[in-house]
Amino acid sequence: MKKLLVALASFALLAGCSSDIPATESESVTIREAWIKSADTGMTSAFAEIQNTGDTQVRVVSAQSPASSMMELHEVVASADGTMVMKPKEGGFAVGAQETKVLQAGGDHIMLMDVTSPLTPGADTDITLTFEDGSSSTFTAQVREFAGAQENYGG
Ligand SMILES: [Cu+2]
Repeated sequence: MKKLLVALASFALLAGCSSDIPATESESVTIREAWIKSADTGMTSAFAEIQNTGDTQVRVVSAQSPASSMMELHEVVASADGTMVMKPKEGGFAVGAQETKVLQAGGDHIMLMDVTSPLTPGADTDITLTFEDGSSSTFTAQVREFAGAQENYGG
């Protein structure tokens, strides 16, 4: 009986520390400045700032949106002939503790591989990012006219 009481007491101590349980990755992240390059069909890119206010690294592993039947996480790299090409980023987007990752034209971005209906400037669409721990974060991205981000798809 005494052993059981000791066990219960230590369980209560552990339970008392519940506020120290790490937040999910999505709870550590704030997404801002989200926008999508306008497109009628085919591929287009989405950009945002992903701020990690937590004390551990988070990692974006996939993206979904009603605006595209398929999404990828891309990086832009120099190919053998020196031209810039984009391709799926191995392991997704890691964001260090207390760091902000900026997705921008010419760099890492969210790729809409197959736009399902025209994305016209001024419209909004939702994007959901899923993190390594399975948590996810949905945000609204505004569609903008943009002439850049014309990288070839090398994947
Ligand atoms: Cu891309």
